[in-house]
Amino acid sequence: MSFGRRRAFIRLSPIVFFDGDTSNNNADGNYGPSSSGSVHGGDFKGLEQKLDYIKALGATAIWISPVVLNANGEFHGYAGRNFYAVDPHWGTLADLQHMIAAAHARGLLVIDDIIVNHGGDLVYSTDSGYPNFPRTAGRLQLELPSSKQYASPFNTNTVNPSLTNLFHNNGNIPDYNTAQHVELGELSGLDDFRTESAYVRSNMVEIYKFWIGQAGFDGFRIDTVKHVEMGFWQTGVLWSMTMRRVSGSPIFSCSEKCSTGPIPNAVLIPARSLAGIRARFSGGLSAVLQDQ
Ligand SMILES: [Ca+2]
Ligand SMILES: [Ca+2]
Ligand SMILES: [Ca+2]
Repeated sequence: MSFGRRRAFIRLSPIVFFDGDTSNNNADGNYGPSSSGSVHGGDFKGLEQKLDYIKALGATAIWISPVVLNANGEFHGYAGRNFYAVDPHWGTLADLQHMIAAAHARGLLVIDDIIVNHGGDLVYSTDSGYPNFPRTAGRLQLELPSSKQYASPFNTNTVNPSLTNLFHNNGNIPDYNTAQHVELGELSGLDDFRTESAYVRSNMVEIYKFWIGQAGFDGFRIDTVKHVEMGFWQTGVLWSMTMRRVSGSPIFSCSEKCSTGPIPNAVLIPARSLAGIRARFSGGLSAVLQDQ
């Protein structure tokens, strides 16, 4: 299958869509169907049961939430701690594979929402001035809670003995109209990957090759593009070619464009315009979606 020129997307979060397996609901200890910040029980099995319904709506592609294991039981998927593991409240890798195969059998494509900008909120500092963005980057000493560590490849180890090898240590973004702050600061405390490092870049490629190869995703929607320093996206064309090689066919990718309204980056940071984002990928990007 390919994306061709016309596809009707449906963007949904399995978390609230349909609960096909109640045994996984409290896998993260955050089950609370009446709470807006908790897991509601929806999962891959439930989504699979509703594929005929989705197809009957006229959709030909499904864009689902990030599947990776989150740091602190987050329901939404955008706070990864283990980028090679399925968060158990969605189900298992086998459930995901089965759902995608069932979607393909119906002519539906499946898009994974992915993040390269940040992990969850595990890294912090007790230094004076944190979490304010420091005048001189790199001066804060970073710490992890003793009970929790990122899974490989973003754990501290002999290759990366310091958290500063893996993350920026600048504290929260103070000014959304300053590119340096937007790119190198923490978004609501979410740990900001040092995306300019060769280690982080190459591992992000390997991670998302894994998800195409193992799960069979047809493409990616790339989250928080504006928060990643620009050099990372200059590898975009290489990344796109790598994904095509792994998938054996053109892989669809689309990017989140910056918001308009309260964060007018399209005006103040021209490189983040629609054309700017497309240019970063040198034609390797299939589409750019604009959040409103
Ligand atoms: Ca469930
Ligand atoms: Ca943090
Ligand atoms: Ca960043």
